[in-house]
Amino acid sequence: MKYGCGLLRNGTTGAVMVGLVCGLYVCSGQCDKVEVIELSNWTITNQNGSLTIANQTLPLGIYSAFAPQVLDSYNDVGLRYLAYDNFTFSNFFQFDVHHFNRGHINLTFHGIDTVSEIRLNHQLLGRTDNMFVRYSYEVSSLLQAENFLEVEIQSPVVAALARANALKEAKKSVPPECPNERYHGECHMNMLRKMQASFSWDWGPAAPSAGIWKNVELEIYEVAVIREVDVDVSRVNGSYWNMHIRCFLDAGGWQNFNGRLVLYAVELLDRPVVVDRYAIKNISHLAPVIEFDQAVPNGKVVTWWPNGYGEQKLYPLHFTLKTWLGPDGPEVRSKTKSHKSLRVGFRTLDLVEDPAPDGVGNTFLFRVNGVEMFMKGSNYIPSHLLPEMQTNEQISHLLRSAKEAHMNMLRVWGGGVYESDYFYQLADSLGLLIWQDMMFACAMYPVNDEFLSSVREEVRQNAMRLSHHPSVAIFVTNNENEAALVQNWYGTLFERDRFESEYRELYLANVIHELKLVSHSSRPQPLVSSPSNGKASEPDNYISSNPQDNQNGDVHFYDYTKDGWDPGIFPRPRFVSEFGFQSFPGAYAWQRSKGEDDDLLGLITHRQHHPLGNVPVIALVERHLPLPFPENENYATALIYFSQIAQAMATKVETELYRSLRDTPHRTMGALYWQLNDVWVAPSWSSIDFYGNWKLLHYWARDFLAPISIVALYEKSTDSLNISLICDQLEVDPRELNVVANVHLWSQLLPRQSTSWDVTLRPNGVQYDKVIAISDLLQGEFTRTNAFLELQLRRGQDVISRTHFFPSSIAGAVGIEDPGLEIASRTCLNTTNVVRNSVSISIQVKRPAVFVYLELLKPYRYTLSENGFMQTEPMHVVYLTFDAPLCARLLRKSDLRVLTVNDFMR
Ligand code: BMA
Repeated sequence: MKYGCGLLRNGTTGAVMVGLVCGLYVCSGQCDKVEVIELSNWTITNQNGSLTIANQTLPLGIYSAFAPQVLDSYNDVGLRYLAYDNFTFSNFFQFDVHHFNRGHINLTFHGIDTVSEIRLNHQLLGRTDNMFVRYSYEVSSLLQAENFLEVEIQSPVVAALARANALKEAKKSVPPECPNERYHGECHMNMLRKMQASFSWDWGPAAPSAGIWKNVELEIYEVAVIREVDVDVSRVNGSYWNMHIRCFLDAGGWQNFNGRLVLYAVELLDRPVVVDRYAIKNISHLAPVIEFDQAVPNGKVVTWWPNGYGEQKLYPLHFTLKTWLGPDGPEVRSKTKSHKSLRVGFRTLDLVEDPAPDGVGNTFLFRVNGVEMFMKGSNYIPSHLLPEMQTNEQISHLLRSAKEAHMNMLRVWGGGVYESDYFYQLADSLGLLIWQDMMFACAMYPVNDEFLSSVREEVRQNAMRLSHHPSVAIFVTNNENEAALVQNWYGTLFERDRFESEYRELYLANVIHELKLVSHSSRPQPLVSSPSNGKASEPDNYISSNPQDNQNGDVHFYDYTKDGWDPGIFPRPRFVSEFGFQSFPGAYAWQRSKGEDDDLLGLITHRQHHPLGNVPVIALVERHLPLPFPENENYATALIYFSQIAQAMATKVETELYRSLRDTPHRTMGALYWQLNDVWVAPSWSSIDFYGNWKLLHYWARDFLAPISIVALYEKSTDSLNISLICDQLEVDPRELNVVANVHLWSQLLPRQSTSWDVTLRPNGVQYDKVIAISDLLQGEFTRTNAFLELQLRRGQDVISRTHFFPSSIAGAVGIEDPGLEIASRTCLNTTNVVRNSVSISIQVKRPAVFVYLELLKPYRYTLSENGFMQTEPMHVVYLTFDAPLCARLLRKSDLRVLTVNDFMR
C-alpha cells in the first residue's frame, strides 16, 4: 500500500479506513504529492449468495478464489459452472473526509475482467466491457466516511452470448461462433474484449475468468497526474541523440490548466530539464499532453543491444509535474506533484523491406543499430490462463529461459493479454525484442460504435504504456485474421464485402489509427496482420489474396502430414513468425496435474484439442522411433518421451533450415517457433511446461539457437548433407577453426572413423561450407542402418557446436542395444550464493545411449545442463540445478527417471 501521509488502517473489521488526517494546512510541504490509496480488501459473492468469500486481496478472480484446482484433472469442464454465474466483488472502506479539501478523487480500476457495473454507495459509477482498459471515475462528491464499493461482474459466457444474439438479430453475425468441439470450450469469445484464450484454445482449456485482475486505487490530486510517458529515442547525427518526450496526463476537471514539468536524467544530462512553457500556455483538459524534445550528446550514451549483440544499457528518467488552474502559478494553487519513473534504451531499429535478392518481392528483416539481425525466438502466450495468477516470478523464469536459449525476439501473441509493465521492463533488461500483437486472434470482430470506441481506448492506453520500451520492436494489429478472411476459415465468404470492410474499419481506421499516436522514428510502422505480406499488402489495401506469400512479409507454417525431420518439406520464406510441432509434457507433470483415479491416456486425449487429435504426434514419432503397441505397459511413457524427441528434432531441423537460408537469395531472417510456454499440462507446441520445466525442445533450442552453430541438413534429391556454419557474432576469431566428422556405429562407443577439415566463419552470416555425399561418408563397414554421423565445429580441440545426422529411422537402426546405463554418483554442490543448488549426475554406459532423457520426479522446478543427448562416451556428467535452495534430500535414485531410446528397441 502506498500513501503519503496519515493513512489509518482498521484491520479488525476487515474494512480499511483511509483518511487524510492532515489537511492542507497541517502538512503543507509534505502532502504535495498525488496520494494513491489501494483498495485491497474484497469480498466475492455469487448471484444467489450460495458462494461467498471474504478478506480477499487483489488481484482476484472467481476461479482463483473458489476453484484454484480448475487446471487439474477434468476440472476445466467440471468447474465451468462458475463461468456461467454472476459475481459481485465488494469492498467496504472508511474514508476520513473531514479535513479534506483537495481537487479530485479518482477511483481508478486498472483492470476489470470484464463486463461489469460499478457502484459506489449504491450510485452507478459506470459500466466496463474491456479487461485491457483502465477505468477511472471522479468520486469526490460520492465519498463518505463509510463507503461501499461494488463491482458486479456478469458471466462472460452469458455476456458474450447476449452480444452475439443481438448481432444475429440485426443480421450482423460475426463468426466464429464456437470453437472446435474438441476444445470443450465456450462460444463467442470475439464478442468480448477479454483474453481470447480464456474461452479455450488448441493448447488451453476454457476457464473464462471474471475478476479484478489489476489494482483498484483512489488517486487524490488537485489538477492532473502523469499517466504514461512516451520517449521516442532517435539518432539525430553522429553527435546527438534526441528524446522526443510526451507525458500523457489525466486531468479530472473541466478546465484547461497550466503546469511545470521537470525531467531528471542523472546519467544523461548535467542538470534537470525544466519544461516551463506550459506555465503560460494552457494544457487542454480534453487530451492533456506535455511534449518536448531533449538532445543527449552521443558521448553520454551506451547503445542498447538485443540479446547476443551487446549490453542492454538502460537509463533512468524521472519526471515530476506540478499543475495548477488559473494564472497564479504553482506556489499559490498546487500542492499536487505527480511523478513517473522509467528507463529508456538508445537504439535504432528498422524493418527492412527492400527488393529481395531472388528478384521477387521484398526482404523482411530487422536492422538494429545498423546491424541486420536474424531474429531467433518463440511465441509467448499468457504465463497463466487466469490473469490474476500471472506472477512476476513466472514471467521472469520464462523470459530468462528465453534468454538462456539465445533468443533475441519473443512475439506476444494476440490471443492473450497486453503483458504487465514488469514483463516489458524485464525484456528491456534481457535484450529480448518484443513483437507485440494487439489482442485480436483467429476471429472476425464486431464493428459497432460501442465496440470500436472501447477498442480505441484499449489501443491508446496500452500503446502509450508500452511504447517507450526499447524492447518493443513492432506492433501488429492481429493474429491470422487476414488469412482467416481470405481463406474463408469461418465461412465469411457469403458476405465477403461486409467482412472486408469491417476488417478495414477495425484494424486500419481504428487500431492502426490509434497506434500511430505513438509512432516512433525508431520503430517500424505497425503491421496489420501476422502473417501478412508486409509493405506489399499496401496495394491490396491490407487484404491480400495470399497473406502467406513466401516472398513477402512473415508466414506461419504448419504441416503435420509430412516428415518434420526432413528439411525438404519446409518453405523458404523471408521470416517465419510461427511454426512448430506438438509434444506431451513429462510424465511427472501429468502426475501432478491428474486426479488420482484418472487414466493418463484418457486425460491426454481430453486435453488434446487439435482437431486431428494425437494423430500428428504419433505419426511423426512412428516415422523415427520404436513406439511400442498401445497394449504395452510402457506405451504412455514411450509416447511422452518420444513426442518430446520428435518435437525437438523437427523444430531443430526447421529452425536450422531457416537460419541457414539467411545468405541465400531467399534471405530468411527470422524464426519464431510456436510456442514458448503452457497454460496447463497438455499436449501442446510449447518448449517449457506449465510448471516451468523445460521440455527436450528447450534444451535443444539452447544448442540450435547458439550464436555459432554447425548445421548439417539432408538434401534428398542429391542424397547429400549441406554443411553450413552459422555465426551471429559481429566479430569472430578465425584461428584454428575446424570441422570434425565422426562416423559412429550404433553398437560401439566412441567414433569409428573421423575426418576433419579447416573452416572459416562469416561474421553475422552463414558460411556455406561443404556438400558431402552420404555415399562418401558411409563406405566399407558403414551402412545407412548401422551407423550415424556426428559433426563438430571446433576451435582447436574445443567443441563449439555439434550436430548429428541419422541416415535411417532410429526405429530401423541396427545395433542399438541395452546401453548398460548406470547412474554412478550424485554429489550435491552448494553454490556460493545459496540461491541455487546443483546436483551432479554421472552417467556410465557400455554402448551408445540414444537421446538420454532425465526427469526429476519431484514437484520442483529445475534445469539440467543438457537433456536428450547422444551419449557415445563411457562416462558423462550432467548437472541438475534447482531453482529453490534444495538439494540433499533429493538425491535418491528413485527421484530420477532416466530413459533412453535403447530401452524401447524391439
Ligand atoms: C496458430 C496460432 C495459434 C495456435 C497455433 C497452433 O494458429 O496463432 O492460434 O495455437 O497456430 O495451432
